[in-house]
Amino acid sequence: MTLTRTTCPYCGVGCGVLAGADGTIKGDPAHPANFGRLCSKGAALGETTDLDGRLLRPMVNGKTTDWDSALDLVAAKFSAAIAEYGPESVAFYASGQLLTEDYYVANKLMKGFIGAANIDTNSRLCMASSVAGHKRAFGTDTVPGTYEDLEQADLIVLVGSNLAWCHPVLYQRIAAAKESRPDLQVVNVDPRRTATTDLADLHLQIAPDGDIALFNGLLAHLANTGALDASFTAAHVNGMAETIAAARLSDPADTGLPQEDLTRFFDLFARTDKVVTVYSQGVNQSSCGTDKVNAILNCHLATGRIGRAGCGPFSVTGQPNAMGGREVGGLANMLANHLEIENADHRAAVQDFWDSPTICTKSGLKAVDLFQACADGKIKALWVMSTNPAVSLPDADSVAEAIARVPFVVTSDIIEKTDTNAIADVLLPAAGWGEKDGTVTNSERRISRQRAFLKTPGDARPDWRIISDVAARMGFGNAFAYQSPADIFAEYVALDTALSATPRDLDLSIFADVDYAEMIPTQWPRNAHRFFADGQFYHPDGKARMIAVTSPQLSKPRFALNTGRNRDQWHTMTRTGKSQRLSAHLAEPYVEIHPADAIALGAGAGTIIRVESPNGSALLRAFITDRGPRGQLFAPMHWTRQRAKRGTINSVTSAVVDPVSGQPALKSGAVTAQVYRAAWYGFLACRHQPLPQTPYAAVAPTATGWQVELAARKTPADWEAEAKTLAGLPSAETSIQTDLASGTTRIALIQGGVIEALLFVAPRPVVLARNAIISVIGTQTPPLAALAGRNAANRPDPGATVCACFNVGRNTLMTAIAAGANSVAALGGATCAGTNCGSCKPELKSLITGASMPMAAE
Ligand SMILES: Nc1nc2c(c(=O)[nH]1)N[C@H]1C(S)=C(S)[C@@H](COP(=O)(O)OP(=O)(O)OC[C@H]3O[C@@H](n4cnc5c(=O)[nH]c(N)nc54)[C@H](O)[C@@H]3O)O[C@H]1N2
Ligand SMILES: Nc1nc2c(c(=O)[nH]1)N[C@H]1C(S)=C(S)[C@@H](COP(=O)(O)OP(=O)(O)OC[C@H]3O[C@@H](n4cnc5c(=O)[nH]c(N)nc54)[C@H](O)[C@@H]3O)O[C@H]1N2
Ligand code: SF4
Ligand SMILES: [Mo]
Repeated sequence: MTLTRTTCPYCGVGCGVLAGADGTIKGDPAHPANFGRLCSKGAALGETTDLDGRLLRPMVNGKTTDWDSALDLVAAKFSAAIAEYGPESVAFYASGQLLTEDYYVANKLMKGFIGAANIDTNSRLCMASSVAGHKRAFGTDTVPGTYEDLEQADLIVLVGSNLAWCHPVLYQRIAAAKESRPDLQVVNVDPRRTATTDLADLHLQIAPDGDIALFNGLLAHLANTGALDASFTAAHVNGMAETIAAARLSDPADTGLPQEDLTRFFDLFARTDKVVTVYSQGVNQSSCGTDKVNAILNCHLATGRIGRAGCGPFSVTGQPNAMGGREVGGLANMLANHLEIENADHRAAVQDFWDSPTICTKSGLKAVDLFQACADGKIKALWVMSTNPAVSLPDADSVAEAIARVPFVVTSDIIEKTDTNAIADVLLPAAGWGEKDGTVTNSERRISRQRAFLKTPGDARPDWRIISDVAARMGFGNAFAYQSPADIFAEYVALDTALSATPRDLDLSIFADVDYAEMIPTQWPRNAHRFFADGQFYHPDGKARMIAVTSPQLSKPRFALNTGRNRDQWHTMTRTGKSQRLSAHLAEPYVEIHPADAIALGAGAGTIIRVESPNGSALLRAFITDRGPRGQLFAPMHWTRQRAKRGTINSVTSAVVDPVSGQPALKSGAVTAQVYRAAWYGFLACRHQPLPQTPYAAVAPTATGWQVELAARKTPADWEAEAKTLAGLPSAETSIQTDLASGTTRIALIQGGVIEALLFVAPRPVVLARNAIISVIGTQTPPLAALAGRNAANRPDPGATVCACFNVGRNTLMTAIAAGANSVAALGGATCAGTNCGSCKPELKSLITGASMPMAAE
């Protein structure tokens, strides 16, 4: 089997992958991001490239059609809207998951040919605050860090970042560095204890949005104790005096941290020369996200902890090509190649290079405003590419309504049934990972190739080609006559060369003569170049700026809603949700709630909780845990209406944004919580994908088909009929057991002697060995035995999956721990858990230390 060198399509670590058409997936030992490692999502890539659920033909109003008809229609509708209402009446909403070539072409079409800047992307929800903070401090959007800095640092501060689950291979690199050099200190700043906290020497369980008070407190401490780098700041930094004065006004009490924690952290930072501060969504996704970023940058600038190995602020990007999107200028307030829309010289230079009829003159609508403009009827044609805004935007039900209100909506996706596709007029089938070619830039500015190793299925086409084909039909054929992604990359580099006289951080000259086919992972501007080593920044005077920031007025609602990610799911689950191994880790939409809050609400194990705001509500399984503080709820962002009818957490979140960056505050927001008084709870396992209409219904794939967790207020009159409806098996034979004393009913649906579905219902959350139930689906087990709902005596229930690679469950691990396996290595020896990708190691550790709480439904 020949293996193709490519790059993982998930997180911004950007791991190299060796992939084969037979499903082989291996970490690329030669890739400098991962040196052969992969996490659970990367390792399972082979399970998500099948054609199940794929969009394979263009569709117009629900009917398949050919490319020419679809493309003609899209071009005609966009052109007509522009002719009648002007260029600002159309919009693109793109994604950090597009390849650089796709992104470059989309941005060129909108800004240079349509002539508006209404192209924004899901990166607005992701790192817009970092972009804005970098620009304020450095005069440009530069991420100065490299992964090696993490290994060379003596102190790593992880702020609002669950690296163990979200950038697992970086986490593993840090864990390995700490093992070989135990003096390396790790501080984790997060209101919750997470899998990442296990690595930390100090966990600062900060009050939500207490970060500015924390870093202002640090800056004041550094100033008060003479720990600033006076010669560096005198030569290279402006704004120090007023920034320190503002910092001194911050109240340390706003951090919510005990004084001894603050003192320990401040002293650690002050006495450690090599400090890297890694930050992510706990910083960016806040109504004061940009100020948080600058509060962090201020501390690095004031102490000269920047521009040197093992030092510096490090905004780690989430999506595989968030960085590439920034480079090509894919946000509504950027031009291209790190040039500015507001700068007339930049505009003229880009227009000249593109030889374009027009060029946008002002920033376009940022994501939240863009969908508001859709709601207001100002957008007449919208094209959504490689993102699922009906799920991922705050106040997502309103966003879905807004999209539905746009007269003409096009989506490009690889999957047919998404919540956004459900409300679009035209669906364009995109080629997916493994089928297309291009480049991505990871968090450390390293550009790597994605290479095709699979045949493109059906009529799917790569995104760059779809966009170019529409551009040609809009009359711009000459400027979009690309034959391959290599052509586009060459043009992108040529634009950079043409603008080499314009001072910028972006410098692609290293790619000028690159052999695209053979290109190896390469960092811009030059491998091993260290940004800011010479103390030169990009403001006109060459200096950096410290920015005076003040801590916001913190409100204390009864319940604040924090949201984020699970280890084994990627965003709206369109790909990871196909893998039953990945789905086994956490199979339901849940809400973490503190035990004291659970008691106050009267919520016990397995209760469903209704989380609500004026925007909407969600029904989520209670996960009672003291990971987070009292008064804070945490829910994952992953569940869509396709997978859990009322499990989409963004139905509840609000569209509050950071005033500087426009990034939504997705980590806090007042909500109410109450117990959902279900009359019954159920568990259904079945062979074919069900479409339950029950209020609480969480669908997930299993080894033998599908499972659904159920709950509702109204008890059906006839359980037999209900079982048939739920499983979509109207004519199945049934075997029913009813236990009047406990109020439970168990139903087997059988066809041709084969167990097609099993439904278990009870007035309380169903406690059963789910693995045992799932294992008899599709077998000829006698109904009575199947309905027993337990494993055979010699096969204990493994419990909820912890290790996705070897499918090792919690019960198996607890048994091994009880038998004396008291280290991660010993558990690995006893059960294999953690010995492949290692993503579950932090959870293994917390099982050993007893820090872990079982899932409520177990
Ligand atoms: N498994 C997995 N990995 C992913 C993704 C995925 O979907 N699944 N998505 C990728 C993408 S696009 C992104 S952007 C990254 C995101 O990566 P992360 O930012 O690491 O992930 P999140 O879980 O969104 O949030 C991180 C943490 O911020 C904390 N937090 C909340 N409020 C505050 C606060 O006020 N202050 C501080 N200091 N912390 C706070 C939360 O408790 C949470 O633990 O992950 C990437 N990697
Ligand atoms: N509450 C809450 N909401 C959040 C967040 C949070 O922390 N909390 N995080 C936010 C962040 S940081 C992010 S990045 C967003 C992510 O949110 P989205 O971008 O909406 O989520 P994805 O599921 O990654 O959507 C990608 C879509 O592109 C499709 N796709 C995959 N490959 C291709 C391809 O090659 N071409 C095309 N055309 N389509 C493809 C997928 O099937 C999928 O439908 O969510 C944001 N929303
Ligand atoms: S850490 Fe995991 S998800 Fe991220 S790039 Fe590497 S293998 Fe992919
Ligand atoms: Mo993101």
